[in-house]
Amino acid sequence: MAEQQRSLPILYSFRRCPYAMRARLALKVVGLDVYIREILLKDKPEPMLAISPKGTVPVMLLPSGRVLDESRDIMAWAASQSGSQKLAAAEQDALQWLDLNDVEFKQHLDRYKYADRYPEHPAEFYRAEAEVFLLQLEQQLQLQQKQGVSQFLLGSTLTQADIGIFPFVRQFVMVDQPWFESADYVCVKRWLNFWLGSNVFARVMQRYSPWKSTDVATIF
Ligand SMILES: N[C@@H](CCC(=O)N[C@@H](CS)C(=O)NCC(=O)O)C(=O)O
Repeated sequence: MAEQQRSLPILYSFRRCPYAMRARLALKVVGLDVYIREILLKDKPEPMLAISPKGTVPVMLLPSGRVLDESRDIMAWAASQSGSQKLAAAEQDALQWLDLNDVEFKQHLDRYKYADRYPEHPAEFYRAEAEVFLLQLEQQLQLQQKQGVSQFLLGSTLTQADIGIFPFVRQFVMVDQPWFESADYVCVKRWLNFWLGSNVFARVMQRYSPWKSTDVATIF
């Protein structure tokens, strides 16, 4: 098993984590196999903490020994391996969208999701703050729609912005699905539903039992 483990990257992942989702999406869009190790956030495996003491997922250990412990680095690595047009290196606009998502939207999303932990304001306040980003997304997707593209945020091909952002929008929707259904985000809904209904999303949401060091390596 040790031999095998050196031949493919090892990915420490957590099924429901949107950062881990974007990493898994990038790997599967490009068609790369890794050994997957599903973790429990409350009981992180020692070998993962040994290579990335900050203790966040995803973490990927490459056969060379290099460690990638930021989801965006894993997406970029997958893109760099693609050699085809499946996933391009992120250009400035994709990086800016990812920044908006990771820095601003995520912060409001967390407060909306866990509004009881932030009693200064009601959930609707945090939702409205998060909607600033959602409205930007809607406007960008409207522009795309005019070009006849509804499934991609930028241009006519998949970018890291699509797979890097939709798992977070999914989380936003899940806080209050009926409210989102009644809201007027026509293009965001179409874009999100395209990705939620995709084969690649079904693939990356496959369930794995939490990894134990005695397990046989599982290829994802
Ligand atoms: N900047 C990191 C953030 C990753 C992150 O925060 N992941 C969460 C899970 S969604 C985590 O591992 N949190 C640590 C914990 O809950 O103990 C990345 O992009 O990979």
